[in-house]
Amino acid sequence: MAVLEKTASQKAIDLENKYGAHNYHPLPVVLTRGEGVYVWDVDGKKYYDFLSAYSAVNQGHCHPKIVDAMNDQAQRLTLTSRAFHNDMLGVYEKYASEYFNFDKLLPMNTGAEAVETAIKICRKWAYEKKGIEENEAEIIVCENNFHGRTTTIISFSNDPIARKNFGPYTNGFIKVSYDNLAELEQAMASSPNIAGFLVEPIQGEAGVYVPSEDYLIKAKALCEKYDVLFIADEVQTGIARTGRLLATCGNCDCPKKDCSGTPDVKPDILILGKALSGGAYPVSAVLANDAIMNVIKPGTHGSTFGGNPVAAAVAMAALEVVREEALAENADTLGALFRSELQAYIDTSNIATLVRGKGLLNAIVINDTEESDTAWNICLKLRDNGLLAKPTHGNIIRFAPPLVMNESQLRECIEIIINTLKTFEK
Ligand code: IF1
Repeated sequence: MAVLEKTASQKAIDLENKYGAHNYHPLPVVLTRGEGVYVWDVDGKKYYDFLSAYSAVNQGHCHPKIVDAMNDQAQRLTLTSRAFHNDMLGVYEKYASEYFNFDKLLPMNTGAEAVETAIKICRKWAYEKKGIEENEAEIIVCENNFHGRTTTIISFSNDPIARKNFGPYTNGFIKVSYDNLAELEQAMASSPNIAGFLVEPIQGEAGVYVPSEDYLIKAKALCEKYDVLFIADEVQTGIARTGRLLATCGNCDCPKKDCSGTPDVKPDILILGKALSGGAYPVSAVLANDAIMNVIKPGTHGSTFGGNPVAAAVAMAALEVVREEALAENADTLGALFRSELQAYIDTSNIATLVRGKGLLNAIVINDTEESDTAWNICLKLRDNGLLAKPTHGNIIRFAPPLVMNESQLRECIEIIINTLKTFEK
């Protein structure tokens, strides 16, 4: 019997399985090209990308302005390390600090590195400015948080798969329920050693949980009352994803003139990543004002690639695209359309129970258990129907397309999603 020639997709998957660590369980699709809201697999099939590399590709795949900036810089100077100055870093630091309305920026590469950096700055501030006894600082975090996968960060995760057998764990973190101001104040009042409150403005991985309207602004007020740093992890929610430049807003240059969204909540420490580079290059950053950032002195923190010239060029281009193409306003408008259309279907559906989100960070909850594979099977069917999405947890599917999507494309995607969900109606 003729042995069937393996497809290009299967060959690629086999290579990963044989030579790569098995730290992911990807949807079975092998991508080879991306442009704007579209990606193509190795067999030439075209898809709408409804994950955007977990909100890193807000500006659309291979945005020409960002790619050109990367190519230009890569042919001039890629990396000096911070042992020497270069002509890109200061320009970028000024541009981004003013863009987000902070005094200073500390450049890193991945989101987790930026979260670790924020934790170190918060602790150092606690000892050297707040006067907390050394090694006694506590940082409050939320149940069901996701801030990355380093040993310290998973030390305060409650995801057993992310934690198990990676101990011993880092101390100095107190967990409270998300969107619960009473618990937050109780934790702050419980000890004189509380240094900071680290929070996602929307809990992405937990299933796109949008907190109560007044949660962030009241949490910030509690931080001020108890002299605790408000640390916003906007790695996933930042850079226009939720319909504002930042989900915590707090930005005087907000693209929305009426500021009708989340009340201004300016973090003491802002953490950015992912779409800070438009998905072209690993770029992350921590921003703060001098009273906090100046605890960092030469030799206290660093990174070989942090703030490299290519990262600087890419990040400035990526941030220019956000403004030039009004991506926050687009995400706000299209996000409202998405939730409205999905809700209208859900009201008649027995396979989906709710849709929630802000801007173009949304999710639907499937009417099945977390252990079921229904959401996974729906994503497989969506793939067959030309749209890529992936469950965040057993029964929740996240929908987060690039923010450059237009209304007619979104309406086509809504039709694909609803028609696919209908085939799973019980
Ligand atoms: C994976 C999740 C999303 C993040 C927030 C920091 C980081 C992330 C709020 C760390 C990263 C990524 C990591 C990626 C999948 C994805 C993810 F499912 F893991 F949780 F988006 F929701 N803060 N999130 O969302 O940034 O070090 O990855 O650059 O690890 O599986 P990173």
